[in-house]
Amino acid sequence: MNDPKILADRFPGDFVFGVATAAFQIEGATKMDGRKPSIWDAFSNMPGRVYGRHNGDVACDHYNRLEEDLDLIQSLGVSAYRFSIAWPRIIPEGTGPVNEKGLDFYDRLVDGLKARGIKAFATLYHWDLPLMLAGDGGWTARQTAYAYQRYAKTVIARLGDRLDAVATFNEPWCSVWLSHLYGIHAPGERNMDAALHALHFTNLAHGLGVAAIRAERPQLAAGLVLNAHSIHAGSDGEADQAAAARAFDFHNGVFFGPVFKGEYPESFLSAFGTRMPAIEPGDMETISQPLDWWGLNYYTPMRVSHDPAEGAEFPATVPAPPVADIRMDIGWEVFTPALGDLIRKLNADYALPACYITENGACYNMGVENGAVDDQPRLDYIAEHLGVTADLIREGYPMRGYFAWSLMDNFEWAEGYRMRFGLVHVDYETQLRTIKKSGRWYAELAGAFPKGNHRAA
Ligand code: IFM
Repeated sequence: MNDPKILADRFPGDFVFGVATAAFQIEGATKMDGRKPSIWDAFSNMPGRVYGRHNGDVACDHYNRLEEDLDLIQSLGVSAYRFSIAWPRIIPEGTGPVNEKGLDFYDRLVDGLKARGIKAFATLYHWDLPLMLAGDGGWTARQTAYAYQRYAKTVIARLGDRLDAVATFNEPWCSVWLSHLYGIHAPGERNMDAALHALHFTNLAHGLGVAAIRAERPQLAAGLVLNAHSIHAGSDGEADQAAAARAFDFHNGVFFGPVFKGEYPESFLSAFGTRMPAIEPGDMETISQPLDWWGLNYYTPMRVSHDPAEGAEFPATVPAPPVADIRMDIGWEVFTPALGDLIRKLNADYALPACYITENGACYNMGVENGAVDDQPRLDYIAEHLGVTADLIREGYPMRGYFAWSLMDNFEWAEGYRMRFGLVHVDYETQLRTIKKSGRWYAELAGAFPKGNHRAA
């Protein structure tokens, strides 16, 4: 069961196996070399926002342990590393002067990957908006999209020659809905009007970012990473089925529609069209420029039922109970078929380019015992989701790679450091890294690639 050699045989030889992280979650060194605060520095320093008032000041101290961590990545046998670049290191005030020392850090990171034969998959935005921009409205302000475009251009001008792929955004669902409507992530807003503005200006920034990448490096593979939701109706009843369709439009359609069809979903526009910010001529064309790839981050399904409350706001859903009784330590339902259902549905609804699973993994908090971490449930989770990925390849879907979330335990946003997703355990007192059982298993699998049986062109 879960023999890495048997699993390896189910993938084409050029399938990319990687590990992923994000800047704010691992780097620490928040005040070093000219970096200025992001909205997450401010948010995590406010009482009641992040578990235990944990913050990113030290995190995994990756900024100061770069070489050691690059060796760690290499020791996992992976052929690619997905990381994010911190805007507050590059243009610390969001607009204004560029900080060369910030660029130097990512230069060393990318060169270190190249020297080790590892592909560099960079994400330009993984939620750490420079705090100064919040003073002008943050993502609810149109000018933030233009500030982002300049930042994107700056990064690609410096690093683009050595990147293998770049994503404009990681999970805009989180930086839009979770941050401006549900209030869980920075800046902690609970306001539909703010969220609708953040939605359109984030989509616009994505498009402006693609334009900047194309202008600087036309050959660089540009993409977008979405945490599309695998939405399942709580029952076969008509009301719940309709609720699931609305939820699909609200959670997925508002990103996939503009990017891959050049339009917001009709149901969404009829609910909120009058409250959206002005969509200026050319916006939808900018947003819907062709991409070379897209990334899916998948962890757990979303189950919804119709919300019978009078006047319930679109999408008018309430959570439906889980079907599977397996839960991660963070409480998320483990339901593997949802990954396949999601890829099939998205490809049926949109003309999608090649796909990488840019994040998948599980939260289990077991610690080190006698120098080892036995995290069999994480190993099983990853193996089973890779099994589904292999099925999708067999069915003809253009799945090109898989990145385990995460390389190592790290700052899990509103959950602080108490929730662990790493293949590598981090002792936050000593910064000792210990490769878990899942990490050793993944190294055996990933180490088999690239291999001879390449995909037919
Ligand atoms: O840790 C996060 C990551 O930053 C984005 N995707 C989901 C992960 C687990 O919650």
